Amino acid sequence: MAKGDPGVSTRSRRAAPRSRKGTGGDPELVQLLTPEGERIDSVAGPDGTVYSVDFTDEEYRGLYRDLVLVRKLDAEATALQRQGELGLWASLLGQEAAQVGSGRALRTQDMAFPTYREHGVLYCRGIDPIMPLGLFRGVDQGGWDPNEFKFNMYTIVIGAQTLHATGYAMGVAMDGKTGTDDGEAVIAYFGDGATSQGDVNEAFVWASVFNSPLVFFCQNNQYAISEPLERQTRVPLYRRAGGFGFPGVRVDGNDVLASYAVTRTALDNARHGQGPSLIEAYTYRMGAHTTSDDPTRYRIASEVEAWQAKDPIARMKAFLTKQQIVDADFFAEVDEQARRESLHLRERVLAMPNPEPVTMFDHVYPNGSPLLDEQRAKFSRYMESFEGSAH
Ligand SMILES: Cc1ncc(C[n+]2csc(CCOP(=O)(O)OP(=O)(O)O)c2C)c(N)n1
Ligand SMILES: [Mg+2]
Repeated sequence: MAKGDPGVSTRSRRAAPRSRKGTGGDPELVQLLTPEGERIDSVAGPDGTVYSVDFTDEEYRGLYRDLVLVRKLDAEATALQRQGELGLWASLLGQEAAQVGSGRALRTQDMAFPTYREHGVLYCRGIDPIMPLGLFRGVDQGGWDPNEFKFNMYTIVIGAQTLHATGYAMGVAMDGKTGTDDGEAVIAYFGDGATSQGDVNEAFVWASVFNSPLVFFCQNNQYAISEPLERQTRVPLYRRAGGFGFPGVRVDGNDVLASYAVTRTALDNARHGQGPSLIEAYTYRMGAHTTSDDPTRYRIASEVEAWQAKDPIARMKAFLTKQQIVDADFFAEVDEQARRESLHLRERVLAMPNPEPVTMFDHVYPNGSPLLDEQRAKFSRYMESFEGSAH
């Protein structure tokens, strides 16, 4: 889908949709597309906000394409790690809709602060998907320019980016860039486990009392490595927001339409000066935490199967088919594009040059430091000691 401006609106132009408050199974969950691919016209959130989307057929197809592409590229990265070509990979499998929905809801001027798993948001920001692979291959330190793409560097320190995002959002407000339709908003991504971090709770406090233009986007994928959600909270995570003084909403994170609608509304509220909000995207990490993890040691197969039935791509496919938004060749054509792009990704990863080891000192500080200069010189002498040797 092109980075355009498809609307969030009160009406859908698709046939016979229903309107309801919450959904049958879970009144707390904002959902616009059921796991069976049935479209719900509009749905009210916990504070009465009504969510809906009004996409053209082209835009619906674009969202489907995004979902398939990010899943395929992610699978290729996992395979590359398994073949020894990456040091590590943190897969987004299962979380495509939360990421594509929220990522496409961002406007060009909005700034995003990711964790280490937001490859789908990165894709939506227009960043070459090769970029994080350089990082995980250990041949560069990140690759993209956060200012150019309005997408910060990946952050491994759990929750730290919520503080960076809060400071950034406070700056946006101080610069007078909020309060209009073209105002700026900021989004911070983090996980369910991160909600237990002091940093995240401090970010909630600061964003709240400074009425910052910030959307806290928590992908609750049910696990923090092996720790299940019940080790993080006794209340649904979105309800934490109330205690900090801003709204919270739980969205079906496997529903790309609802993820889009809820994020777009929260961002628009933020850009208009209405302060922060918390979105809990309720989803599931279908794969391992990272390629270093073995989830079969702490969760049972039936749980994974139950979530398989809520797959974000399958429901979009069912919707496009039922509503005859696609012709016969569409799905094959998207699969073929995904195959081509993942092959291209693989070829480029294999061709990545190894950096000179001494360059690891280059970008630690913008202007260097005497201590670092000393370390670089020592390391260079050490490397030179191998010259002429077989090892
Ligand atoms: C401050 C800090 N503590 C611990 C870790 C180790 N660690 C890496 S990922 C992770 C779990 C994070 O879980 P969650 O926030 O749910 O995000 P998810 O990986 O599920 O997307 C932990 C504890 C870390 N990177 N940073
Ligand atoms: Mg998690």
